[in-house]
Amino acid sequence: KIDYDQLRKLYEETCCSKNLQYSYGTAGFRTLAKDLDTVMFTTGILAVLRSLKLEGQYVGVMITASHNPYQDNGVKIVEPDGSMLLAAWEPYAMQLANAASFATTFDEFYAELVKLIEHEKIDLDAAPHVVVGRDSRESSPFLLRCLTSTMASVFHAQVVDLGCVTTPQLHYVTNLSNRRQREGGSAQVATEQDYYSFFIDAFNELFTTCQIEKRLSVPKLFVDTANGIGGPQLKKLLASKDWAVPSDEIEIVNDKSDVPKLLNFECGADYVKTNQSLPKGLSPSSPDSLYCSFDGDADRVVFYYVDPESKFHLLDGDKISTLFAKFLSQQLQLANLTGCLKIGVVQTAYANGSSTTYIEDTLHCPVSCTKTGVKHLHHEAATHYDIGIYFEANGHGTVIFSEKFHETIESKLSKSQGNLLALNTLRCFANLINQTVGDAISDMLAVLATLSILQMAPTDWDREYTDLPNKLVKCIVPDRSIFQTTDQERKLQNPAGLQTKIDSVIAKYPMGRSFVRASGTEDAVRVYAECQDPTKLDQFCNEIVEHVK
Ligand code: NG1
Ligand code: ZN
Repeated sequence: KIDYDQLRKLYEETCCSKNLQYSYGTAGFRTLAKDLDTVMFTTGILAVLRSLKLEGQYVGVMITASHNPYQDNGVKIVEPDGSMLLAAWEPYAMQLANAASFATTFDEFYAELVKLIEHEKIDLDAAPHVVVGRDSRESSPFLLRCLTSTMASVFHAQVVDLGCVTTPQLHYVTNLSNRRQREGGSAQVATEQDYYSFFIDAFNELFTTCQIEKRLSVPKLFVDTANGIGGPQLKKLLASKDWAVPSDEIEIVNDKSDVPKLLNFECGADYVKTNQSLPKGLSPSSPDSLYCSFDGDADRVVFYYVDPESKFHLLDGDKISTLFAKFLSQQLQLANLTGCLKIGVVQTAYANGSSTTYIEDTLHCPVSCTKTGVKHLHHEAATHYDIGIYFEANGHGTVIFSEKFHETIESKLSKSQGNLLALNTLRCFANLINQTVGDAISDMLAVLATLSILQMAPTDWDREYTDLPNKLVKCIVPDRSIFQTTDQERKLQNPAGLQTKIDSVIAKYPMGRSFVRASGTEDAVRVYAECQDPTKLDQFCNEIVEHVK
């Protein structure tokens, strides 16, 4: 039932990159943009098949390489509910891409495709729906054409092209499109505009509920958008007539998304977190100002400020988690729901040890540790908590609220039972969060709201706990695949004996913690170390690195 000739023609026109091995990792496919035509072609087909498998629901596809340099690009598939592609389908993404890459004839590729369709028992007569979006990269329009070439012409898909959007906007619109389709009535597809309206309303409602003025608790917020897609999108939100915060309270810098080479260059969340310094384009202004940086596709955010002694203070993903945990625990307590709804924080091994101690000992909140990669954190948060707060230290994360949370709050509110202010605050806060995926814009609004409600300055936020001195380094090794881990990546199983050596180094440093794991996104091994004495940190980390090399 596939138009063989049409597919063959498009395959031969599109799939120019050959004999490259592709792998679908935590961030989808990601490599140099010039090597991605073939991958885009097969990923477009896979997205259509995924939609067909799910009764034609909208499946999302995002073209982005996040914080990577401008020469790179990538692609990932999003499930109808806005979550990442089902893990069981990741191997299919690789099989199709590598089949096209290594096939010597079209028929070899075609045979793989048919095998997959039969294996998954996909009904090609149904009508697939796909939502596509891209970040601001120069290579994206071409790659989008490779991606979508077969969707309508071979598979009769309805394709909704959102144009340039942030990654979380694509996730949000995919989820909303399916909700609308399910609810029938308005057959309209969701749009980027729905995103702005929804989050502005949530922000305004939270402030109204808490009866505070729609002013920020900081005199000014500077937003570094990494010269990526976050800049234009945030501007659209702030320009909306319903956005009530005075316009001079938020200033956007590094907003040249139309200059390709500037993307993520000496700016953005990754740069700031790695270098622990201000990005290009920002200089310390008034001491009370708060700063934040998005990454290139605006799914991560970190905050920071500069004290009167010109010292830089990072407020990273751990600090965002702890701020939300503090606020939401308080509200749960006020609403008298601590026994009924379970709140918890999910971290990875990269979370600073002080943050974990603070959450457990000061906030009395449970903490889970998972492997690196938001899909692991998301899963843990969804399965263990009614309010699951998860952030990677690098600023990627969100909060998810269970069905039970919504039912409990709604039921109490409808009966006017209990502390209505706290119940309403919880309800409004949940709306302000993009629960499908980490979202720099939504997380930024939620942080601003929380600081305003708690009347906290950046210094108050920072003072809740002090990070242990820490260091993260990259080690280039001949074969990173031999570094196999256990215990949520905190211990090495292989190479044999290496963990024992690492343990004996750790034992020499008070409050020392260190672990070694292979990166999932770069050809390198990462070494993390933290200890009490800042003057010993370099030595500590170097000793571990010497054992790894
Ligand atoms: P790898 O390269 O596997 O360490 C990095 C980040 C993750 C995550 C992914 C992107 C660190 C130490 N690692 O993973 O947190 O953001 O990229 O999916 O920041
Ligand atoms: Zn990103």
